[in-house]
Amino acid sequence: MALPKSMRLLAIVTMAIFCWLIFQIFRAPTSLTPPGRANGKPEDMLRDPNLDPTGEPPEPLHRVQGNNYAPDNPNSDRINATILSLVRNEELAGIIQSMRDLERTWNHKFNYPWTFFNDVPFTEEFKTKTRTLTKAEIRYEVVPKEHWEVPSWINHDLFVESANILEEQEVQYAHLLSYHQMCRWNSGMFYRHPALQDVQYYWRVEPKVHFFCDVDYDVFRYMSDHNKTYGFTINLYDSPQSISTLWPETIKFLASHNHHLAEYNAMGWLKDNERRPEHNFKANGYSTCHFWSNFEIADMSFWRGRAYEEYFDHLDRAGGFFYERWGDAPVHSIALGLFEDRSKIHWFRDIGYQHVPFFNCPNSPKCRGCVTGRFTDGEAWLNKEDCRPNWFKYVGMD
Ligand SMILES: Nc1nc2c(ncn2[C@@H]2O[C@H](COP(=O)(O)OP(=O)(O)OP(=O)(O)O)[C@@H](O)[C@H]2O)c(=O)[nH]1
Ligand SMILES: *[C@@H]1O[C@H](CO)[C@@H](O)[C@H](O)[C@H]1NC(C)=O
Ligand SMILES: *[C@@H]1O[C@H](CO)[C@@H](O)[C@H](O)[C@H]1NC(C)=O
Ligand SMILES: [Mg+2]
Repeated sequence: MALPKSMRLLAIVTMAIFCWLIFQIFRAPTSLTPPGRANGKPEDMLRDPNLDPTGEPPEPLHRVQGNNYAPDNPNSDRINATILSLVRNEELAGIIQSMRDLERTWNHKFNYPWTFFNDVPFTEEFKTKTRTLTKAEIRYEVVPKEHWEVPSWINHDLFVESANILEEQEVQYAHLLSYHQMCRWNSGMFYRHPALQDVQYYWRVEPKVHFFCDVDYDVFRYMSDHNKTYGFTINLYDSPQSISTLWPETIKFLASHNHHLAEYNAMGWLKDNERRPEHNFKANGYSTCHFWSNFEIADMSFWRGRAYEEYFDHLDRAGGFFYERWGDAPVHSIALGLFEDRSKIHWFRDIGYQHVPFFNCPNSPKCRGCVTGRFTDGEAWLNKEDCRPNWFKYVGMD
């Protein structure tokens, strides 16, 4: 008995779907294996986690309800925190750009104060233009001379000679004394400023950075409620030539201070020599992985604590802020990796961010203006500067 025409058609379609499914199942494994360095992405991170749908971190989260975060509310839900920025008068246009982005995506809701720092007084133009960009309070602070000037034990001739050597090794800004001063101030001085005495948390912002995603909870409360010390967005390799003796000095420090080591530290991440062995080799035992510190949301109690104070003093005496070009990023990162419990370090995967040439761009309907999962818009080789896979490997994604 012949099947009706419609039944035959159904059988054919079913057969076709079955074959297509079989084909898909057998094809799947090969499509999961990236062909070497496709897109220049690191081989060991099969899939950038920024491609996965990203929501908010876990509750408790504090949100705007009524006027609880109004700028003029004396009993607001704001905690002891400020947005802060070290910036030059000449960078006014750049800081306006950064402020606009952060106000639009986050701070117009929460109205945390801004604190600007400068080694010289801010101009009236700087003050009037920045004041128009926020309803929150703004403070303009000059860095005390004794926090900025080159320490007495640094020899100027030796600085110049060392800078010549660094320059031969293509270390950027080797001769720019103010760059060294800035790195030292950001490492061990900013939290000592009298204007921050009663402040516990800060969000560091630089000129010309971008924020892409709406953030609808109080990030400072998040840090406090979840016992976090430090939040980052991007994890990078450093130029090993700029920090040749930073790790050896750290080992020397630990010889007499290993009681400061945290029980659940991130030593494995700091010492990794598998992913970029030549970096570890040139930096004498340090992977050079660091939290990119032009973005940081952190609790200053850690910098103000015994461990960091003694560590910074040791490094400062050793002279590497001037004779090499130690950055605040590797200095902060090593200290956190050694002296802080790794569970207290948080990846703010939901905060879309760019400082040229790198991005953190999550997959979320709250983001606009960046390409999801794109790590850099520079040349393809810049993708290998991405050190996040190592953080995820040794610590995780929280
Ligand atoms: N007031 C002041 N701010 C400085 C000085 N040097 C650097 N800064 C600030 O310190 C931060 C870092 O300096 P940048 O020049 O951006 O350094 P960088 O991010 O390593 O380099 P770029 O890739 O050029 O951005 C920025 O917020 C600068 O505005 C200085 O001499 N005086
Ligand atoms: C704010 O933080 C500072 C520094 O940690 C602390 O001394 C001060 O008591 C705090 N103030 C409030 C109101 O929590
Ligand atoms: C927060 O950290 C402190 C100090 O390490 C610890 O004693 C406390 O139990 C932690 N609290 C929570 C809620 O995790
Ligand atoms: Mg910068």
